[in-house]
Amino acid sequence: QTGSPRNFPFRCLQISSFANTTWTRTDGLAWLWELQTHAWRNGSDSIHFLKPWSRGNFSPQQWEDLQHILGVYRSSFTRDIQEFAIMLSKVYPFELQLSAGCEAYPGNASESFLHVAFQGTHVVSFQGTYWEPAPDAPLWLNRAIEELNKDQGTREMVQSLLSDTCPQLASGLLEAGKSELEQQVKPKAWLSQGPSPGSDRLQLECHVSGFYPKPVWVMWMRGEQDQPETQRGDVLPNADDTWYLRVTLDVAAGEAAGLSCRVKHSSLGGQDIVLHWDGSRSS
Ligand code: J76
Repeated sequence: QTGSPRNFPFRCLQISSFANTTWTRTDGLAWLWELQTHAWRNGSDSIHFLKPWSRGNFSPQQWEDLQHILGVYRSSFTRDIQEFAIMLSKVYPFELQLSAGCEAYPGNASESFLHVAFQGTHVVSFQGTYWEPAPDAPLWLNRAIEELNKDQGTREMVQSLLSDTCPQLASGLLEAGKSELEQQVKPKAWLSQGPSPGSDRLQLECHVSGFYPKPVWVMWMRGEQDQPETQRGDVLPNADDTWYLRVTLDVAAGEAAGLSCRVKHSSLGGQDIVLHWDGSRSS
């Protein structure tokens, strides 16, 4: 996409595990679009920067202040939840997940969100200036939400983090990390033979790896003809912020010759990668 302005959401995730009345842990991580920018591990007092540009345009003092707020929050949150668990007779173990963040739009506009999941299901959001139950949240939550909404100081802090701190951080990160976000990395591709799906049948595998960004098109072809039986795996992350995909085709052993794997990716500028199955390698 050349020239067209686009938006990159900034997402902060919190994963809190409550194993029993005494064992808990909370980890945090932040992503700008597809790239992880920050990590905040359970025992650690400081937010870890994963990119050279993870400071964005925040001053060291602003990071200090933010780390302090989050440190207080983490211990208060853990204590609150343990109290809610008693009050609402919630049975251990359970998991809480928070997803909060923002996205800046052209002009000065931005949109923020904060959602909480209990045991993997969305139960609470922060909307405007209040905590609100999710549309079909269980009734027992209303007592917790009522309690949460009594703390005006916390509501004001959440509101300012979402409407001021988040967009400021996100736009600074976007500016500093733009070239990495918008980079194009070409895939490498190779073919192999998978486990035989049956007698006289072959599984042809086409591996595509090392590409960025994530959208990719890979198909087994016979000449110009797509093979609709092509099976596409999940796009999996490599450790270096690039992606991997495996695409397979089951064929009769005699029909493998003449097949090829075609890869289309934005980094290739229309020059698709085409690999031909070498009939002599198998059957
Ligand atoms: C998601 C980011 C939120 C950052 C907010 C930080 C504010 C904070 O740390 N509040 C705690 C301390 O509050 C005291 O001190 C403040 C100044 O530091 C203010 O003066 C405030 O008025 C004062 O009370 C406060 O203890 C909060 O309650 C911490 C936890 C907030 C929270 O997220 N709770 C929460 C959210 C969702 C609890 C439960 C759910 C879901 C229900 C799950 C049911 C089991």
